[in-house]
Amino acid sequence: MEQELLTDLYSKMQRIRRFEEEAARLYTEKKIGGFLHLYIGQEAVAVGALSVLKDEDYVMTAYRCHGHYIARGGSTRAGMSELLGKVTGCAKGRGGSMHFYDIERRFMGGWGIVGAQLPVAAGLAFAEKYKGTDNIAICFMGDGAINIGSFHEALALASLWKIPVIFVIENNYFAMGTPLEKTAATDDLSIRALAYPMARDTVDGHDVFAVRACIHAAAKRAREQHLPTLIEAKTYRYRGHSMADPAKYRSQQDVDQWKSRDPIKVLGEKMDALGMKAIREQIDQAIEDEVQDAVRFAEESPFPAPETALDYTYV
Ligand SMILES: Cc1ncc(C[n+]2csc(CCOP(=O)(O)OP(=O)(O)O)c2C)c(N)n1
Repeated sequence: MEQELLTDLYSKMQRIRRFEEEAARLYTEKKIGGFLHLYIGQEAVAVGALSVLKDEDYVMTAYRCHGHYIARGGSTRAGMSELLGKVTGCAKGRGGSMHFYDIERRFMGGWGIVGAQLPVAAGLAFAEKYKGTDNIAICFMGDGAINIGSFHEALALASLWKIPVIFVIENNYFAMGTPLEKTAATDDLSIRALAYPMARDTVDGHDVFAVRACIHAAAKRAREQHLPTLIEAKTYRYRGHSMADPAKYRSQQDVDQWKSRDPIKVLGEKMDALGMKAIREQIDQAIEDEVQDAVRFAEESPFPAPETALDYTYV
């Protein structure tokens, strides 16, 4: 396997992990207001998926959005500043944790309303098809989104109008404190695709290479045939729903079992076994420096000026 690819995937996952560990620390120091939903444990999904897309493709996700933003190439300085509500943030300090944006990278958020991103992603992909490009959209969501109306509306139209969009359910087995087994009669979530219908796939969301292969096939289908795909990535969040959640509703044994095949640990061990230990350690150090720099930059940046409170609003 190419060293360059391993290095790239490992760096991105480690960058997300360390960014969020520092965000958790800043949250406990009360430097971050509102909610903070961490993606820790799920990194291989966003990193694997976005590693096979083009810069011109659109990316959307829910409020657990820091990982997708960083995997898309978003700056850690602008991300950390957004968490602290600073004017240097990727949404100019107005979005916060749940509403990261990076228009230049076609990263269209960061959506707090469960399922709200799906019809918008379908619309963006439809526009690309209409304009005659081969650009596509990818739309991530949690397992909690699959029972909401906009999920069905978006998938029904994506199939009917042959929209080049990939829907990815990141099944981390919980919607806040509610386990999946209480909301779905099956543990095969991609089966929902049959109703519309559209192509479907299920992938191990802890295996970054499996995610890449699965998204690559769906992207090809979207670009060449303008067909949507529904994918379920089975994954796990190690932390609670948000920083406010002690996650008492599940056993430590379950958490430990998922952690034992942590995607970053597994990839790091693979690099070491291939004689890339020195490179991996250099990456770890470079990321540590980058994240500390991002924290410093965010802390030193100003808050938006009060007189700009109404800027960028529609009403
Ligand atoms: C329409 C709507 N209903 C309820 C909520 C409250 N809510 C916030 S997060 C959440 C759970 C969503 O879980 P899931 O989609 O599995 O995503 P995860 O947190 O696991 O990433 C709920 C119900 C909301 N934000 N939007």
